[in-house]
Amino acid sequence: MSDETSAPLDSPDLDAVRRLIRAAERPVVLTGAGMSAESGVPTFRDAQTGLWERFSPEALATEEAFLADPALVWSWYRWRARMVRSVAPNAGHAAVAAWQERVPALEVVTQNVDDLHERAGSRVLSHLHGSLFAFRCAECGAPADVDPGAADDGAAGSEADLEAMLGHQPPPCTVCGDGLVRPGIVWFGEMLPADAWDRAYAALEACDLAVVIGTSGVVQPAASLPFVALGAGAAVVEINPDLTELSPAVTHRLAGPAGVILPALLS
Ligand code: BV8
Repeated sequence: MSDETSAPLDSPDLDAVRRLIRAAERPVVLTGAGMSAESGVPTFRDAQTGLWERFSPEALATEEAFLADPALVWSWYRWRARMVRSVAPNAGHAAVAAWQERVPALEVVTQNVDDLHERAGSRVLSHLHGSLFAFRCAECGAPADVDPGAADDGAAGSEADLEAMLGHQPPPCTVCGDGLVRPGIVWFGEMLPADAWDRAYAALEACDLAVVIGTSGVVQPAASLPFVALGAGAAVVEINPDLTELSPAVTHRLAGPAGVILPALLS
C-alpha cells in the first residue's frame, strides 16, 4: 500500500527534517531491507515473488529448516552472500556514510545482514540480525572462516548461480569436529546477540533524532526500537515509499526511496 503523498524533494517536510538533522547531536540511523533495495538486494516483502517464492525467508531462516535440510539452507545463504558481493552500496548508503563522516556521533544500527553500509564507509554500531559473511559452528559456536565465493561474472543472484549452489553440504566444524558450520545469522525464533541488542537499545534510548529507513516494522524486537527513541523524547523520521506499522507514530514521514531521499536530505 503506497502512501499517495510521495515527498517531492522541495517539500516542507524535507526542510523540517533537514533542520532536525542539522541540530541533532546524538542521531541514530536504523535501517531495514529497503535500504539495500536500490542496490538490487530483494527485500523480504519482495521475497514473496519470483525466485524468492521458492525460498521464502520465513521458511528457510529458521534453525528447524537448517536441521531438516542443512544443504538447502546453506546453499541459500551462500547464494545470498555471493549476490551481495556482486552488488554495490547505493546513494543512500553513501549519504549516510558522509553524514557520519561529518558527525562522528551518528550511530548506524541495521537489521540487514549485508555489508553495504560498511562498504559505503559507515561504521556500524550493531548488526541486529547478524551477517551473511559471519559463520560459526552450530554445535560449539566456534567462529568458522568460510569464503562464500563469488559467482561467475553476472551470474550472482541468478537462478543459475543458485542452482550451482544447491546441494552443497555445509562444512564440518574444524574445532569440535561434531557440528556443522552455519550462517552467523539470527534466525526467526532465535535470540538476538545480547551485545548487538544492548548497544542498539542504548543508542536509541540516548538519541535526540532517529531516522528509520526501509523497514516494514514487522519483525520484533527490532521493530520496537523506534518506540524506544520516541519514549525518550527523540524525534523519529521514517523514510519509506510505503506506509508501515511505524508510520502513524513518527514525527515526520518522507515517502520515497532511500537512494533518492537521503542524498537530497543530507547534501
Ligand atoms: C526473537 C536474518 C525472542 C534472517 C531476520 C514465534 C516464535 C518465536 C518468535 C516469534 C514468534 N512470533 C513472532 C516472533 C518474533 C519474531 C518476529 O518478529 N516474527 C515476525 C515475522 C512477526 N522475531 C524473532 O523470532 C526474533 N527473535 O523474537 O527472539 C524469542 C526467542 C524464542 C521464542 C520467542 C521469542 C528474531 C528475528 C530475526 C529474524 N531474522 N534476518 C535472514 O536474513 O535470512 S529478520 C529479517 O526480516 C530482516 O533482517 C529484517 O529484519 C526482517 C525484514 O524486515 P525489513 O528489514 O523491514 O524488510 P521488509 O522487506 O519487511 O520491509 C522492507 C521495507 O522497505 C518495506 O517497508 C518497503 O516498503 C521498504 N522499501 C522498499 N524499497 C525501498 C524501501 N524503503 C526505502 N527505500 C527503498 N528503495
